[in-house]
Amino acid sequence: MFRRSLSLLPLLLLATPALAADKVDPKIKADFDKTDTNHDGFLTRAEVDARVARMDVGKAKMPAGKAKAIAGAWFNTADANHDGKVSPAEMQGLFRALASRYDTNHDGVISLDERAAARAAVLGGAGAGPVGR
Ligand SMILES: [Ca+2]
Ligand SMILES: [Ca+2]
Repeated sequence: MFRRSLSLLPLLLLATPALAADKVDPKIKADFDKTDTNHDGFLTRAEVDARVARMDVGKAKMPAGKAKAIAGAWFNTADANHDGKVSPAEMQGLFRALASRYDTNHDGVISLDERAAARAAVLGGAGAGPVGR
């Protein structure tokens, strides 16, 4: 199912970029717009880097090396058509894939426990151990 939607994505984007954007969940779009600081409708690696660097991890700021690793992993996964930028539809695709992965009891809701597990997986997986030292 995911694979199928990925193969359709470039066609949709080429034919009707506005329509594709309209189908994106408003919450995801709001998050997208916050990250799209130059408002060109796409996220670049630099914009994602900046967004992740602004995220708080508990009470502390994200260490720079870890932020870069997470942003890189996020970007490479989200950029489904590998054109070097992430569209709203690509971001929604990633969120849906993550949601179905982390919604472990499949009730359609990511509970706080499930969210915490997802967060731990992301933070632990993207750069276990010191980065860049
Ligand atoms: Ca942008
Ligand atoms: Ca892309």
